[in-house]
Amino acid sequence: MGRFHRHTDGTVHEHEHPDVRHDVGDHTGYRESGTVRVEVLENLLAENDRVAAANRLDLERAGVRCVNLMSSPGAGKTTLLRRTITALSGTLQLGVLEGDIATSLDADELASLGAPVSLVNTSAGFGGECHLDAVMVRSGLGRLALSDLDLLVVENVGNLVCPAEFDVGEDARAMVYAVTEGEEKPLKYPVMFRAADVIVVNKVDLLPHLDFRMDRFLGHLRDVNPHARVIHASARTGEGVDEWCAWLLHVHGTPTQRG
Ligand SMILES: Nc1nc2c(ncn2[C@@H]2O[C@H](COP(=O)(O)OP(=O)(O)OP(=O)(O)O)[C@@H](O)[C@H]2O)c(=O)[nH]1
Ligand SMILES: [Mg+2]
Repeated sequence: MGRFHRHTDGTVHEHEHPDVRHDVGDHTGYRESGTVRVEVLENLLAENDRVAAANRLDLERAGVRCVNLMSSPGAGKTTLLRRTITALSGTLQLGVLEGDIATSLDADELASLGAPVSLVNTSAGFGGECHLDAVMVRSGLGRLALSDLDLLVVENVGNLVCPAEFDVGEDARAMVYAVTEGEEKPLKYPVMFRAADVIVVNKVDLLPHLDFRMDRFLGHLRDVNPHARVIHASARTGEGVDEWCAWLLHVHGTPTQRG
């Protein structure tokens, strides 16, 4: 949630990290409403953190580890989860908390594979938000038998910015990034890239058809997040899915050869 910063004049606004070039733009438009904005944002984020802590405690008591899976719309979260459910079946019990603005399309698809799925539509009582927050996730947790699960993956609403600003009670954050999104996005939308523990660079099967230069993308990624693990994957062909599953098992605490 590090995107909002308060200045000495009381204003609060989006502000890039000091290790990234601060681009053009001024923030004077916030002067009139600065103090009010600070209060509203601080109250909102404090309430979210309070509920996220309660989610984390409930998950911990049930022995469930939780991964918050985020991406732009269509980067491949559900397709990757389809493969994940199949690959991990018989190893651990994976549950999914599916976040979408509307429809049960992804939830139905994943439930058809036998995984326990809890759907949260943000259009149903949550104002159609472009992300899941801790309160929304809490409502979805109430519909899962947590004691039957080992690992819960939260498929967040497809959006490249907002989901990364809200702690939902997860143990780790994963991001799916599709090579069709271009090389420069880590610089233009650094919030999620910075927040992620692992970044699945997906749709590599399409690389022969694109002018995407992987070395440039990785350079930009390292500029904003030098530490995230990177997994090259194709949820279509299955490339990289083993490595992704090994990372999930590592988060869960299951010993693996590749960890
Ligand atoms: N070529 C290719 N297509 C993929 C790959 N992964 C996903 N797709 C396709 O990309 C489209 C979107 O995939 P989804 O898995 O629905 O993406 P998502 O991130 O869950 O999308 P939202 O839930 O709407 O945010 C679908 O048509 C998938 O078949 C991949 O690795 N390669
Ligand atoms: Mg999806």
